[in-house]
Amino acid sequence: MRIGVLHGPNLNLLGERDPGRYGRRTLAEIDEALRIRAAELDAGVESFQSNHEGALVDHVQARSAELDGWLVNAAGLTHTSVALRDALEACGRPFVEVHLSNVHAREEFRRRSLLSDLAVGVVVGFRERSYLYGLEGLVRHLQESR
Ligand code: CA2
Repeated sequence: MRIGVLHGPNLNLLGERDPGRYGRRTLAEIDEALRIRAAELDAGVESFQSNHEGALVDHVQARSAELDGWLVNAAGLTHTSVALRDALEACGRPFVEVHLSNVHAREEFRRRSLLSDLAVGVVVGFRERSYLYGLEGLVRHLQESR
């Protein structure tokens, strides 16, 4: 089982700024924790971060054939990107949406996601552990749908 991890704009700054909101882990540390947990679940992960909407769309198009599902933190694009939504829908692979922060306890505009209704599930608010819970949920979903 192979899972693609998508990290959206500004998540490359993790660990450097705003630890109160997003935690102290760097993106590299989150990716390593995902790799370890995935191996325990008999799965593999490959991670990709970009600050560019089109690069994320290109990546979904390029990699989906080799993957069973996606773990997605689209960051700010969650709330705005029809293009990423369309790419994830078109790729035909299930995905889980994750957020480090509890987007429902922040500004009103963060409560709207253009991805959530297409997602298998959504995990928010557990900082870096959102990714790990999301991975577990996605792997379980893929195992059950085999
Ligand atoms: O809570 C999340 O995971 C978010 O996806 C993070 C996005 C935000 O726009 C979403 O509403 C919720 C922002 C990512 C920015 O990451 C930073 C990390 C460190 C310092 C500054 C920004």
